[in-house]
Amino acid sequence: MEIVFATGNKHKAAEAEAILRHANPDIRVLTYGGPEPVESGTSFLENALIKARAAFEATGKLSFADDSGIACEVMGGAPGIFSAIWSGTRDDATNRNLLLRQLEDIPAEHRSAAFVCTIALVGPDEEPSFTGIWPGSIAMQVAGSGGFGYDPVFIPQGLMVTAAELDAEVKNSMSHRFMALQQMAEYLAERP
Ligand code: ITT
Repeated sequence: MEIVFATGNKHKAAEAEAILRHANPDIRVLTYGGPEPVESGTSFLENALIKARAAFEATGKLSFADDSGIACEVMGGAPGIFSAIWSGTRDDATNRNLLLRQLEDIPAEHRSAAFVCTIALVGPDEEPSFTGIWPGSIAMQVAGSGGFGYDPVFIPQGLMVTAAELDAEVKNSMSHRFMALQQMAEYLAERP
């Protein structure tokens, strides 16, 4: 089956393709990078729906979108839905350095955070959604060169390294995106 992934983020596209190929080799993912709709929603779900509906309207094919980000407990869940533009730019290094500066006086035991990924799937008469949450904490400094975005400052719960120090296959077997896409693959497998 073919499914359209509405994203302009090539890292997300590569991760989703690897995760879905593993979950169900019959799924073929086509990336839709058409005009980006304004993400005017106030939640991950609203923004994911805006992006997935735009792709479905443009392509007429079953489409999904991923709205994701990092939520820090001590900051009341920020950057959250604003993760991609937290510093006012879309530059990953600038965004994560700002986050590190904002947390510089916060000790390790109060740096809890979680990556959140909400996937919205849109077809002619269905709009299910799926959410994955990857708990962990914010490191004191950047480490690692893998992944993207906030991976170099995120230490997954139970590990001693950042997500950017994990092999891609390891990240893709435990991440927020893995958890959400796994649910979507199960939904697709059970769909008539
Ligand atoms: P699309 O909307 O086109 O898919 P985007 O990058 O603008 O791409 P979002 O609005 O969902 O996507 O913002 C997600 C941001 O959250 C992303 O740019 C990263 O800064 C961060 N993020 C999400 N998942 C991540 C991951 O697995 N590792 C590191 N950072 C991540």
